[in-house]
Amino acid sequence: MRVLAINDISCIGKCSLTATLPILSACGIECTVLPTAILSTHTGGFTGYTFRDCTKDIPDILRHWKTLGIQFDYICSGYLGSIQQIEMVANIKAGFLAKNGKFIVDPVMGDSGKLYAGFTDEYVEKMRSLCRIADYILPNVTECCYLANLPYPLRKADGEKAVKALQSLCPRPIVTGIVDSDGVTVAFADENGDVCTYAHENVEGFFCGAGDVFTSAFTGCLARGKSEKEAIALASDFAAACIRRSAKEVPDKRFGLPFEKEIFSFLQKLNG
Ligand code: PXL
Repeated sequence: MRVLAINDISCIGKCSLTATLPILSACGIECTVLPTAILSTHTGGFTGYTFRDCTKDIPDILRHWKTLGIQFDYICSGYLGSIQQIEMVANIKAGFLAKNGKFIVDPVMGDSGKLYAGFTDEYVEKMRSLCRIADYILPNVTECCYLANLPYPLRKADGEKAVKALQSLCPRPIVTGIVDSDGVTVAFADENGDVCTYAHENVEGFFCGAGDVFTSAFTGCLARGKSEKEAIALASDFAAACIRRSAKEVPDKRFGLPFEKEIFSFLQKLNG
């Protein structure tokens, strides 16, 4: 079982590949990485960060991989630095996903109702085309509203409408972080297309990297043979435990979730 994670390396901040690689390894899953960009920190709340775009390196890396005959059981894409990289990821799916493999797209574009620095409406349109060829998409509320042209924010009562709207792009959308007075909800479509939810108590605040922890744990659980529903429950419980610990222990949330301290409990449930 081999997973390809296509995402950036933010050297500081424990998001994207610096979350995905340790979490998948802990799940017992081999994780190959394809860095889309290298940043000194992620872009959420830091200023003055460096950004090296890796677009030009990707074709040579793929050419080499072709000579090795590599195929991946799961391909999981996250932060992509440019429209050109979205096109590359679509080609990577076509050329490297094993028969019966699954393509998971986390359409990383924004948070708190806004697109991240450097993302445009044209990028959103191109991301829709990547979602159309995905088996699962995992937008947060902001990304869901951009992809489905819905007003931000969503409330729990809007979850069903949002999932149905996204089903025109991908049959299995999973919308994360729908905050309401009674908690935070993940809304998703099950194998019959019916909308389901999984909720937790909400912890006030903004927790950088929470989406990456969720997507990585979800992918790890699927790769370990869990059903979609089980994977969502395990990944949500893990992300929620990391968030509760962060609220108590991490003074500067830009530095990411303390997922290292919660990984053992997560694995006990995954392996149990
Ligand atoms: O966690 C999402 C993410 C990934 N990669 C980069 C980011 C962010 C969020 O800010 O800046 C570079």
